[in-house]
Amino acid sequence: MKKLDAVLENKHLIGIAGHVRPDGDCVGSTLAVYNYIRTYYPDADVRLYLEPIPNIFKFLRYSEEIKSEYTDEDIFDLFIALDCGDTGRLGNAAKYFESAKHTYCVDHHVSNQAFAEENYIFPEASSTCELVYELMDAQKVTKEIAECLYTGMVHDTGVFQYSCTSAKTMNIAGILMEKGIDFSKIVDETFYTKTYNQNRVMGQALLDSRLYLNDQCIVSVITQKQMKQFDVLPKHLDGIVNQLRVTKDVKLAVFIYENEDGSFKVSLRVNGNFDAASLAMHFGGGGHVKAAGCTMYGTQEQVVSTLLEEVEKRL
Ligand SMILES: [Mn+2]
Repeated sequence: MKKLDAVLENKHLIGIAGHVRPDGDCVGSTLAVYNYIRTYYPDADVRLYLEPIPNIFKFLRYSEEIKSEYTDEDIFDLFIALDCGDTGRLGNAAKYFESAKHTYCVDHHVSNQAFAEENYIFPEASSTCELVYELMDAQKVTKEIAECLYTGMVHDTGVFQYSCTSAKTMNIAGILMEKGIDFSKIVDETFYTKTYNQNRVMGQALLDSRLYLNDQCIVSVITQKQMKQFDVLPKHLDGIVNQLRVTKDVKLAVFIYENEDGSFKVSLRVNGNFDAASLAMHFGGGGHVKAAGCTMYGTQEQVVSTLLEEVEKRL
């Protein structure tokens, strides 16, 4: 597998993108690579495309240079897809990936079919940021790059707690800490801090949650109407499914919210041995064994009952 420097060699126009609805690992990994290129390849024309990112990540260097419009018509010498299981997850940036002369993918989703020319895919890795670190020249990881990578690792491991966290994850995190980053501030301000409205909508979701299948499965739904009532957007609902998961004796936590088009975004989190990725893939989604997601169609009641039928077969 080619390291990042080998892939970047002799490439002038370079594009980077992550998945739709960017999370911490997506923002962290893409900005880490962007910072690396901006710092060490000053002659390259590099562009990072992401949907608007949550405000909590805007302290990361060069976040203000992220492009959220897809009006460029250039053919990229190299296009790098990060934290994406398939080209569909690139959203509007997929066209750049598809027309690029060379493509590179770094990811840790089990559903990833190695869709690029060069692939670095390890489903057992905690985060794409962990993989990006391995591909960089360790000597060239600046404090600003370390902040990006640490943020992504914190988010995809639930602050080094989920089972995807390995000794290697902790070793890399330790190296990043030595770069002088304010690690406790990153954890507190990007992971734990919630706005008043976010806490209130989480409270509603917990109140409305129901247990199914002999109390092995917990489900909660937030509708568009409720999101308007609490003045929140989908990106403000992060963390709800993790709170559902810590319900005692629950095997599978399901958090569902209604999209603007009336479809439903389903997030799955697992305790113990249940394969959330294969359940999500059954409904056209993807993810990891213990954390996955998909989009489902129908009424709220239909979505919940269709999902529970499939869960029952697999429990
Ligand atoms: Mn990730």
